[in-house]
Amino acid sequence: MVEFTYVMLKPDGVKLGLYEEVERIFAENGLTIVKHKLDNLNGNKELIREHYAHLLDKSFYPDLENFMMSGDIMPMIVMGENAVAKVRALIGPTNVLKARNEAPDSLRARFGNPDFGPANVIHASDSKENAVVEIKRFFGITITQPEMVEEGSKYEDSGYSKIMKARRKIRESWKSR
Ligand code: DAT
Ligand code: MG
Repeated sequence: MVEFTYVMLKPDGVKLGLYEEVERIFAENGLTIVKHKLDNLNGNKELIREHYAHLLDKSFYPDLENFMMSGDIMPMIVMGENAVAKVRALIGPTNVLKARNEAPDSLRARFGNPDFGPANVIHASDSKENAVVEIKRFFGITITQPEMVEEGSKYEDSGYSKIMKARRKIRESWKSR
């Protein structure tokens, strides 16, 4: 099933100039970066708190927050077959030492800093549902995962679904000419 996921170069990833390398690895794995931009979370603690809400009570949270404000970030929307799990595998485990041991070819293993937890160069959504939330958070747009517009799904009557159906009909009518 084709999916969208949210990916983000963190300040260390941007400083290392990893965009082209990420694009190359994604392309080799059938993944397309459909949108990307250079951005900055300077002073936007509220958004960082929202994004890392599950870690607010951790002792390392202040380091994580400061790190995310320490330079530019690069948010991306990525699309492809099984994109959520595929991207998570390509970036590797959260902990850079673990990544080096268990997934030495992963992006975090190759470019992350084993001496500073937050500096693992790249973020990726951990579920299709979170991808929708995170794309909305960083791009301000609501993307509907394609499976949500399959016939019989609870989203079938959404505006997006109607547009997709209309497009399919037009394509089919062209094919039958
Ligand atoms: P992931 O980024 O793999 O989804 P997460 O959501 O648990 O992992 O954590 C978000 C980020 O917080 C992670 O990329 C780096 C930082 N982090 C997580 N655990 C940490 C720890 N024990 N020490 C320092 N930073 C940590
Ligand atoms: Mg996470």
